[in-house]
Amino acid sequence: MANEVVLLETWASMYGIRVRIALAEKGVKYECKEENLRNKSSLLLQMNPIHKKIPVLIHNGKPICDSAIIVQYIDEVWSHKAPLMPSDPYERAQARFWVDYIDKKVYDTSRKMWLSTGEEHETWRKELISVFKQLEETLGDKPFYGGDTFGFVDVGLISFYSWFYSFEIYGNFKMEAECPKLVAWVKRCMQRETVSKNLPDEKEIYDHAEASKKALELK
Ligand code: GS8
Repeated sequence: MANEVVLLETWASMYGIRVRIALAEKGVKYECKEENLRNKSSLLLQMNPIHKKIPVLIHNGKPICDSAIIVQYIDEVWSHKAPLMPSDPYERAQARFWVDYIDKKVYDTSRKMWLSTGEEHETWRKELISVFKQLEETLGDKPFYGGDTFGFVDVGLISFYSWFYSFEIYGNFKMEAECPKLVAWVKRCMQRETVSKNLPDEKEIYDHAEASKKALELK
């Protein structure tokens, strides 16, 4: 069967980046369609009518939605190389737990910090640092979350790396000082071309975050 693979995404989305990294790990060729989330395409609305969000992977005309589900789908369909999910059911459950934690904690907490001021901002700032400390503890002394190999949780977290610089500025902290082992893990991940070639520039992400914040404040 021919493999026609299309990815609906936006350049700055950590969720879209996850999918790009997974496809690169598997060596899958695909077409990328950049969405404008303020004016969503009819294709996006048709392919993800429930949430109307990117990323959506369209494989031979059929849509798969939600980045964590898409990455697992990619791992199952292109199982010939670079396995991302652990083979052990318990380890697989744990990996899913941590990606869910990243989605709920890193995304939500950083967003709350980004949009708040004063005491509320301080609460979210501290919470975000504690989330990263927890993720550092979970990594432990392993080279990757997948153990010796790069896997599902690594994909799930490294996709946020381009945003770390903005988290540091908005949160007035230094990742290197707070979580040195996590920064060492980032460096290991960045040695992979599948990662480094798919992550947007951190300064461009910061400019994008600033522009989005101003647009939200003007609403
Ligand atoms: C989240 C996707 C998402 O929030 C996933 O794919 O993992 N759990 C999902 N997508 C955002 C862009 S990234 O900030 C999106 O499409 N937003 C458009 C909207 O909310 O209208």
